[in-house]
Amino acid sequence: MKSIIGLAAVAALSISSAHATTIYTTSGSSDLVSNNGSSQVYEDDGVTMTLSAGLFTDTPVTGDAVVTPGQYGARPIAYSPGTGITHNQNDGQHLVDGYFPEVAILSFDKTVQLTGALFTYVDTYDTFDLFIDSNNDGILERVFENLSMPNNSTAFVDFLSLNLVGKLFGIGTSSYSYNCRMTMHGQKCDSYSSAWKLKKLAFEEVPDVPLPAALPLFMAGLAGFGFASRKKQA
Ligand SMILES: [Ca+2]
Ligand SMILES: [Ca+2]
Repeated sequence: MKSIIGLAAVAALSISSAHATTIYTTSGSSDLVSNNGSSQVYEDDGVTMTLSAGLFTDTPVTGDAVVTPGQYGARPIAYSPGTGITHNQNDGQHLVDGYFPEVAILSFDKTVQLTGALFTYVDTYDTFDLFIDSNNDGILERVFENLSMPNNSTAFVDFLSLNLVGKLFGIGTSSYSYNCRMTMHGQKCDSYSSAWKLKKLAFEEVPDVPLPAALPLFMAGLAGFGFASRKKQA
């Protein structure tokens, strides 16, 4: 039991000692590796992040959200203040906006904890929705809706307490007044035509095998040791 506690302590230590990495999603970003028009590839600290775009349905009452990557040619566009999304179906603005609900799709090559995002072009009551592929089937699920952000033109939002761990995430927005279900700072509806650009993402690399999954392997290892030592005695 002592060893298991020790193992847990080591794992906790390695998570807390991981340093935060930031990727700037701007046209002049030094993290930008390539941009083929439908996706942008960024790299920093040995982690590669691919940013693409999609639209999503936003069903009233139930809150169901279905993301379709690349729908109507949805694509990210990097500007110097940040990345927006445009598409070919009557796009509201070249920001990430909710006229047709748009989502920036972030795909990492390693497991990370998304710890924050910097938004630009923010105005009063702008909100965002968070998506994550929680069961690793390649399809995003919406996990938070209408989260608020500071009412500054440049607004950083800390995600640390949301525990967003995975490889595939989405940050998007919708703009219908009936979507008043879940907010980070009290009840707010996104009836103010939410629209913003994404300027920076902060994340930390985390061990690929979560501790609960690693424990059975560790126990199997202990059992193996026991068997070996009994054999030696015999
Ligand atoms: Ca747009
Ligand atoms: Ca999924």
